[in-house]
Amino acid sequence: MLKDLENIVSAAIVSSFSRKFIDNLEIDVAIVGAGPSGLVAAKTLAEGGFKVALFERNLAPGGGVWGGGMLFNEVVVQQEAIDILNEFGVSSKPLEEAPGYFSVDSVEMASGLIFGATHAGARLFNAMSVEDVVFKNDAIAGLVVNWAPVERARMHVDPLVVVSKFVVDGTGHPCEVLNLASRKARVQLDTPTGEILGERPMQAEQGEASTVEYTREYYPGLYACGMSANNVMGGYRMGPIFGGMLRSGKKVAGLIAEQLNKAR
Ligand code: 48F
Repeated sequence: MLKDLENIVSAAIVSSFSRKFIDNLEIDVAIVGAGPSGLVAAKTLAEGGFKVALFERNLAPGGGVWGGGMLFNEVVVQQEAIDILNEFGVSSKPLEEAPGYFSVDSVEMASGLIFGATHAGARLFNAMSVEDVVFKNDAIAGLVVNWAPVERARMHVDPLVVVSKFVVDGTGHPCEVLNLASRKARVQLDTPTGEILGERPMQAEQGEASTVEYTREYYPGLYACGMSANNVMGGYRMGPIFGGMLRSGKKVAGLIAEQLNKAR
């Protein structure tokens, strides 16, 4: 029995974290990046009864939501995605000057999405970077992870591995997992050239539509959502409007749930 409070705290943290991590070494869906699309996907899949974990490089999950537009901490969301915000309990205000559009406090949105995903049962590993993919039987079958501070300090420390039935690239603009698949696994992605086409400049309406349209599987076991899906197929950027990101998260969760349900 531990007597000192200092020891009780340390032991509780180490043992709880170890149990949580061991419990997530083999999962249904591994989502890379806890931005808005990844967080919506995680909540939806967790509510569907699937085992899902998010791996996020930053200490604070939430991706590009926190900063609003140019650090003005508000974002815009369209009517089509308000139901998703409501599911998370995030409030929105209709814009009088632009019917069908709503302003949302970016801090409430980021914190609401994080709480919604974790409360639904998705496990979130923050300050953890995905540095490689597991490539088995011509499919992407998991992630190679390491502590983000280890990555940043360029320490020579070997990573650990998480095995999953599906991997989702929710890494935003850099589409890092698709890059790893293309560059390191040297596979042809399901794009017109087999490679990442790369993001185009600002054109908000098209970018919003293509973010949802391009949310799909790009290699067996590997899906993309959010800005990553837009980038891989050469979509336009859209700035601080977030309906497409939220809807993309819903879409990728639905596509993967369909596959998992077939296998059940
Ligand atoms: O970029 P991000 O918010 O992803 P998203 O869901 O949303 C995009 C919007 O925020 C915004 C936009 C709308 O105008 O274009 O950019 O597509 O979040 C991506 C998260 O992935 C993490 C990164 O820290 C960020 O929080 N991430 C990126 N690469 C890795 C990673 C990696 N290799 N390992 C772990 N996390």
